Amino acid sequence: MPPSPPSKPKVRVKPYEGPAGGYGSLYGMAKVALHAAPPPVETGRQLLRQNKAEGFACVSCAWPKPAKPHPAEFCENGAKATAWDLTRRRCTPEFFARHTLTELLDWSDYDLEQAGRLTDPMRYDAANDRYVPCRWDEAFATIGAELKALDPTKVTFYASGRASLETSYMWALMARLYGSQNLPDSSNMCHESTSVGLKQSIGSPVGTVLLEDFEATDAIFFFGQNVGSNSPRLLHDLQKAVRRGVPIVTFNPLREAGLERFQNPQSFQMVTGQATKISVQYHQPRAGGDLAVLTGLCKAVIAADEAAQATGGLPVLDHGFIADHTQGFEAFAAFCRDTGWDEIEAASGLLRADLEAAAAVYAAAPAAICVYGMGLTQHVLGVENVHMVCNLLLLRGNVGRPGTGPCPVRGHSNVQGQRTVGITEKPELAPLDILKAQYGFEPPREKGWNTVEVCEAVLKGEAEGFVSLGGNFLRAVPDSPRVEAAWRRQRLTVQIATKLNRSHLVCGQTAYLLPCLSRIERDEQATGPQTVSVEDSSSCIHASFGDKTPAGPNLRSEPAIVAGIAKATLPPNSKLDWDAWLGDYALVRDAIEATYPDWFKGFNQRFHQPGGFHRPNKARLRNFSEATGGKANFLKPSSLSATGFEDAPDIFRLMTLRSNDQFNTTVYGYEDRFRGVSGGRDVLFVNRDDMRSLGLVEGRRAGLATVAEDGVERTMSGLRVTGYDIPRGCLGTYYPECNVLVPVGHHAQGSMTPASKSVPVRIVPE
Ligand SMILES: Nc1nc2c(c(=O)[nH]1)N[C@H]1C(S)=C(S)[C@@H](COP(=O)(O)OP(=O)(O)OC[C@H]3O[C@@H](n4cnc5c(=O)[nH]c(N)nc54)[C@H](O)[C@@H]3O)O[C@H]1N2
Ligand SMILES: Nc1nc2c(c(=O)[nH]1)N[C@H]1C(S)=C(S)[C@@H](COP(=O)(O)OP(=O)(O)OC[C@H]3O[C@@H](n4cnc5c(=O)[nH]c(N)nc54)[C@H](O)[C@@H]3O)O[C@H]1N2
Ligand SMILES: [Mo]
Repeated sequence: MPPSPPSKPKVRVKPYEGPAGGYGSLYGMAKVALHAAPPPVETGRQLLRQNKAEGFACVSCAWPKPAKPHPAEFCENGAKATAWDLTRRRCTPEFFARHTLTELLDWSDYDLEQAGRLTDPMRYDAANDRYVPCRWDEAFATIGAELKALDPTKVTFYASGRASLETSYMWALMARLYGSQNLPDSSNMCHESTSVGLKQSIGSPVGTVLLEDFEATDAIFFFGQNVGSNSPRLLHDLQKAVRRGVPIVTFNPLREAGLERFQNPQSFQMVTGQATKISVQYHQPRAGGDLAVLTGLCKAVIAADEAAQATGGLPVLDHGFIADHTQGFEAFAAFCRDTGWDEIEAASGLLRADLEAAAAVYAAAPAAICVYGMGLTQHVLGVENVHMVCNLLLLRGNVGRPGTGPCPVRGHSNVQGQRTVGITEKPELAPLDILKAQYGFEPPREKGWNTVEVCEAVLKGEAEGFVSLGGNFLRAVPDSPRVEAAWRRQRLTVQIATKLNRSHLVCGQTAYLLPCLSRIERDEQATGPQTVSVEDSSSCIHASFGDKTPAGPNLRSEPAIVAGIAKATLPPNSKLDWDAWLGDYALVRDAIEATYPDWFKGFNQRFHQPGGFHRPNKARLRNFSEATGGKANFLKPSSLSATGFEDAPDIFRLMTLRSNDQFNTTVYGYEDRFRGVSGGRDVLFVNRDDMRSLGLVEGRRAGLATVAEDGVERTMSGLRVTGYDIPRGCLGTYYPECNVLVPVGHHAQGSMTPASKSVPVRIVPE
């Protein structure tokens, strides 16, 4: 039985002393298994198939899958995601008959997730404020008729990053055939700063690091990525590196457990109780302080080189590489020299000596990798953060050699791949002329809406329709309550999903909720069970074959749903046979290969091989011809602070955080084990000195108010004041609840990634 009335969690806080991994992760998995109630034998069998050549690609994160996997190639998160997809709970038509949507709007994300897997296509019945079951053909026919009546340039086709390459290719093609380039995806809120910044610096919109580079590197630098919670399989690579003597240096305002210690739950460490110390240096800059941190590191490395030259020592910079492959070095070096250590210390919150110690590790390493995540990308100057990572790497030729490079850790399991096969609102990123020739149509050439622009269009009442391939748009976006309030003005909303979430409860005038198979499940089509493919964070493409019995007989695969909508919406096209594609996904892969011959050569032959195949990346071969100006670029930052706002004594930098017990807006439970929080999520992490000076008391409640000049009041109340090891002037609270505080206009320059890691707020004592 799904829970009703909604649960009322109560938060408790107790410092966490343990390592990442270890018994805690086994306990975390066991607890979820208990709640999700998946069939135990089947779950065990599926976990052993996870990330294997003949199995399925984990539905959780995008961390690369090794060619020679461990017998149990999964982590706490992957196990949770799998268990929740396999849950025996069902969100059936009877469930919707019992609850109006208004009633469900009072449920928490956690409670909605507990309702289980969606089983039947549903239509919104506005008169009764309920979803009612409908037939698939009826749903497709109505959606097609509605879409035909709308202005395609006002309809959005959002994707959340999980759907396969095959589905994503069909999705983007359908949108363009229809006339819409509004193809935002979750990466707009995530690594868009990477796609923009890396491209400008080194000509590649994706990282250059492969899994084997972790075996060849001599130093690893971590900026704003929480490996223990968000990509735990990477901990194995880090542990191996540490055992080889590779130093790991971390920059993170919070002391995240996974970057401190790791106990491998699949090893002898569980018996001995030992844990591996991960970071040799752990620095806690202010949120938004990385431009200053990286300027300091570069300054120290350049100074060391000058000192070496003066004394006849070995050069620290790779002068040959800089001369042959880069431009802008002199101006950048002058900027570093001219920026004073006092400015750097003030903006970073770190001491010169600490930055010099980190720079010394970098300067001594023949090969270095920089790993980073949302702590860099989700700032007003997030793109410049990415440039600065590249600047540091370029100084010592740390791009395009074994064991080197930028390593942005992507989120959703196929978020990078979706961009690869055409889900993008930027016309220059899609091969429009090839598509035109391949399918005989005139693709839209104007730039479409990204996520922030969709929100703006909805707020202005300009958006007419929204079709969603997974995700929880209304919960994930900035200014979520405002966007939600304006949402119903749209004429059509369609959600393709596995599980119920808040975005399904706010409907356009005509609305459908269409349940799909999970990647773990058997996808039976005319030619037999189908295999799909995904691209991981290292541009490696893998096959994924689901063999679990579907959660219900009435589910359809994502390609089937896309084809259903496409056929009902688009005129017949002699160059495109949706039914043939649906019957055999290999034909979709042939079509992908025809559109992207350089990347997907021999797609159908190669994607089954263990370890998959890599998309070629020119920057990996030191070919920077696609960077601005045809060379790798040293790019100066425009400020030492990435926040985009002026400091003031009462203005705090709010970081919006993920707990260990959530996957984005999916809240599996109320435990953030690594941060010692349990029982609830209404927590405000505050520096203890700030608490004293503001008279805040541990355990009491306080609110937050956003500082913005657009006249909109954004507040959040009832947060439990929690003294925490966080730099002064910085605060932390959980996403997605806090999206009420993030103004839609507060986003990265150049990428429009919402600046969710430095939101200007005031504390409102209660
Ligand atoms: N369990 C779990 N796994 C996930 C997800 C999930 O929600 N749950 N989400 C998936 C998705 S879509 C993504 S994009 C990734 C996200 O994974 P991450 O990139 O790790 O993102 P976050 O957890 O949002 O925050 C990253 C870290 O940045 C730090 N930070 C915040 N501000 C700053 C700053 O200004 N500078 C520095 N140096 N650090 C800062 C925070 O303390 C935090 O440790 O994870 C994926 N994997
Ligand atoms: N304040 C703040 N906001 C943020 C962030 C932040 O750090 N702070 N992070 C941002 C980031 S990095 C991201 S990626 C976005 C996430 O934004 P989204 O990707 O939109 O959100 P998710 O929570 O990942 O979506 C979960 C839903 O996807 C559906 N789903 C799950 N599996 C499948 C499947 O196989 N197929 C289909 N069709 N549907 C499926 C389920 O219905 C589930 O409820 O949020 C962003 N928003
Ligand atoms: Mo993400």
